[in-house]
Amino acid sequence: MWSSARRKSSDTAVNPSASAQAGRSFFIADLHLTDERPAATGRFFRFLQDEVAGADALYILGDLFEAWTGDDHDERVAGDTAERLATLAEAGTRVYFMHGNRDFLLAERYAARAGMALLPDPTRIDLYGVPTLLMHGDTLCTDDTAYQNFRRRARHPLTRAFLHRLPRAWRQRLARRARAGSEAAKMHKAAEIMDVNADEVVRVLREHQACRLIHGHTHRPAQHAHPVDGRVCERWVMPDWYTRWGYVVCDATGCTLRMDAL
Ligand code: LP5
Ligand code: MN
Repeated sequence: MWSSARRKSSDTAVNPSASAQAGRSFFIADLHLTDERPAATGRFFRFLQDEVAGADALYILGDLFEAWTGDDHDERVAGDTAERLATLAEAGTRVYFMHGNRDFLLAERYAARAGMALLPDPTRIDLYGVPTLLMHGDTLCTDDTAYQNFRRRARHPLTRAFLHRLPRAWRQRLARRARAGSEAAKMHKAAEIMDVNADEVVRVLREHQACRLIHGHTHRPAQHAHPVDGRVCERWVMPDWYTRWGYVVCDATGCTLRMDAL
């Protein structure tokens, strides 16, 4: 059953025809695709075909993949995903990709193969007349200082240059160690620390002069309201695709969060 943060009469059709999708943009994040979880991959491909086809744009806001070790990534899901996204892009839907903390090594070579344009984090877009800020969401978690330090080191140009020169098997080993270290570290972190910092949300909205923010990363799908300088601004958080799946879809009348069980 669909759960939705905001329903409109036009949202009743679960699988609308492609032509009905013009004038809409879809937002997804945290799919964490890997050959080890084929149900999520299958659901993603059906989502592209049944719901996104014909839409104006698809924005992938990070963590599309479980752990991307470079554009020579050898999982089958990498090739299949590039093919599906390229088909969507060729049919006229613009496809955008913003890096997440799991796939920050995804580069131009793979993006070109998938027909995706890379977006910096954050990016402000004009979404049907509403200035909208797009982020992965990890930089909003400013209370998680251990992660922010790790992020700075991992994303440093010298680290990237070093990683790019390593053989694939070494990069895969490092990624496994980083994943294990991260899981161990998270066991000792309070849940609030791993959520966004509300002051940081207000700060970025103010800095980018936007009153709507769409992000993922926290795996806490919801619609939030944040007062900013006398206005009530919207924050939309997309779901992960572990045991459920979902997206945010926006048109000229506003945004809706939709989710279902996988
Ligand atoms: O990913 P998620 O959501 O479970 O947790 C994040 C933060 N963790 C991370 C680490 C990634 O999961 C690692 C995956 C990288 C894949 C590709 C990289 C390939 C090369 C890698 C080389 C660097 O982002 C987690 C946050 C959480 O979100 C919530 O916001 O808390 O942050 C951490 O747990 C970080 C720790 O606090 C500190 C660092 C521990 C890692 C130690 C690694 C040691 C080995 C390093 C090898 C280079
Ligand atoms: Mn993330």
